[in-house]
Amino acid sequence: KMDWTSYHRLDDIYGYLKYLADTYPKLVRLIDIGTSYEDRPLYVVRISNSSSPDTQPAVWIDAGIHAREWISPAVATYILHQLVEEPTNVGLLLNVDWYIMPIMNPDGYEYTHMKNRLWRKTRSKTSSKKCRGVDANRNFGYQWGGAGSSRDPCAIKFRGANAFSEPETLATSNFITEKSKQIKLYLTLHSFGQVFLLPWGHSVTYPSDYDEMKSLAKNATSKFKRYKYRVGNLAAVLYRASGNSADWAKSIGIDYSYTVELPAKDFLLPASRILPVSQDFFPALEVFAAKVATLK
Ligand code: 0X9
Ligand code: ZN
Repeated sequence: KMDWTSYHRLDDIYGYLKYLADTYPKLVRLIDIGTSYEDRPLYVVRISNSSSPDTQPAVWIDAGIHAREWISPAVATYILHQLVEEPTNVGLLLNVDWYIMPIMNPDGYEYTHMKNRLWRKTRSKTSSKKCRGVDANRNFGYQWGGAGSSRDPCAIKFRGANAFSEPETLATSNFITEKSKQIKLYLTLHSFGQVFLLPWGHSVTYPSDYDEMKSLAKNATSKFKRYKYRVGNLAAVLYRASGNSADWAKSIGIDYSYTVELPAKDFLLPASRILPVSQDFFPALEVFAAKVATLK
């Protein structure tokens, strides 16, 4: 039904989500949270083995916010596969619900397959006739418009005309806000760089519980055998990125909020790397699940 030896088109990925929901109806629910600018559905997969889902603490994982970072949706579907179809992982479902959105920017993703492999942004029309798309990771409504984002519609880091101008970021943020009591950990998958990034990204400043966030990230990354990650403040390790999704998640009270830059040396990671990267990453989720399970 799905494999991790090649990169897949959107239809294949959405087909796999439907397959999981149809095949494991007790465990998996496919939630349609809205539509993209070009009218593609936006899907979140909920995994819960609780008799009353939506009542226990939850982990959120999104991927594919940047269109060209193909390894990120591939890792997300690998995670889905492991959580749902691999019985040895049932421990990760104990007292924890999972919300996984493998493709946050489906229009951009398809565009990278059809027209321009290195497209990053959404595909919405802008005030410039020549330039399309908003950097969805500059479009979230916390410290929107600040350093590390551009007001130029032709720029690669264009923040949009206003916060949540994009249907993709609006639908995602509305859904997360609805579940914000339940969601204890926010994880957003990007590539590339082998770093775990902590808020804040809008400036080199640190939340008051930064050390606690960092120690959990250190525990999680200590599980990695093949690829070693750096852990640090987003703005300090990388660069400022106002309006990024992890800052926003932190700002609404999701205490543990991380941006992951998966390993690669560019955006064109060969498909033969999907499995090694995914397999190496997955054990970090045991650390996160164990923590989240204690956060009633
Ligand atoms: O620029 C971004 O949105 C992310 N990097 S990427 O190469 N995947 O585009 C990094 C965002 C990280 N946020 C912070 N710098 N805090
Ligand atoms: Zn990215």
